[in-house]
Amino acid sequence: MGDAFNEGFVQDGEQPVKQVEVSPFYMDPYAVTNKAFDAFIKETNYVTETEKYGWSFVFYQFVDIEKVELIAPPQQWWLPVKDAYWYQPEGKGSSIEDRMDHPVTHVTWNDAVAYCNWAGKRLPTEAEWEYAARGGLVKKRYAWGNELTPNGEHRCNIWQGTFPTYNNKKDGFFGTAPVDSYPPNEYGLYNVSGNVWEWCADWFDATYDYSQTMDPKGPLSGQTRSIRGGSYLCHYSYCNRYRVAARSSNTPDSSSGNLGFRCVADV
Ligand SMILES: [Cu+2]
Repeated sequence: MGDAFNEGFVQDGEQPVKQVEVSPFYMDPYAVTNKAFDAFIKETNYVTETEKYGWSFVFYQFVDIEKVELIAPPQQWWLPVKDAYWYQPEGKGSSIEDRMDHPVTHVTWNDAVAYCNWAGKRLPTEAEWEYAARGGLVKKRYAWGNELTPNGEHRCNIWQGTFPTYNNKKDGFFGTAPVDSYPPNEYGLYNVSGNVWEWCADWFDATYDYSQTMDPKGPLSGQTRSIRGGSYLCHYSYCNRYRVAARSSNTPDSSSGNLGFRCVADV
């Protein structure tokens, strides 16, 4: 685990590089899709936390600011849009109809755990996530090697162009992409980098506790939960967290249009 290139943000705690062991586990090849989340909702009538709060964060270029209702002032490029939920990611009038194979978004950590419980799975620990995302490659920068675009080929859905004003979509996508876009890593896992951030089980600590070397589960408590993988908004000019060692976090009741999850299971 960890950043072997000294390229991360010091405050993220990606260093030092350390060897940890994880017990065998299964990981879904894809992030949970809108289609899969829809099946969960239809069967359980679960109401997401985001719907209870009544709003979520949407990237400003995805909405007409004249037509959506904001519940508070924008925060940088994030608009707190009223009624932005998993099934209408840009607020009232939007839909996921043509995005059923895209990752579900606008789900909190608690929502993700509720889905996992229903599916008989769980969220990965950070150690499991990084082990899986690396696909057997040791001390590499990305899930596929050290080059961002080997032979000019795009391998993940991140920001292309000038963030946050102009996305030239050279990787094929502006917002989310179908979960099976791009070639998978060596373990057959798709889009571990980019597309959407993925909730992990661990509490987050800026200093990763490496004292546990067997099945590390992170701190016993905390304020925020770990997220991994980066999203379609990542760009090297301000956030290079599509690197496979990169870490970030969010409060468990947070949601946004670039944050989803994938499941693992014990074997
Ligand atoms: Cu980023």
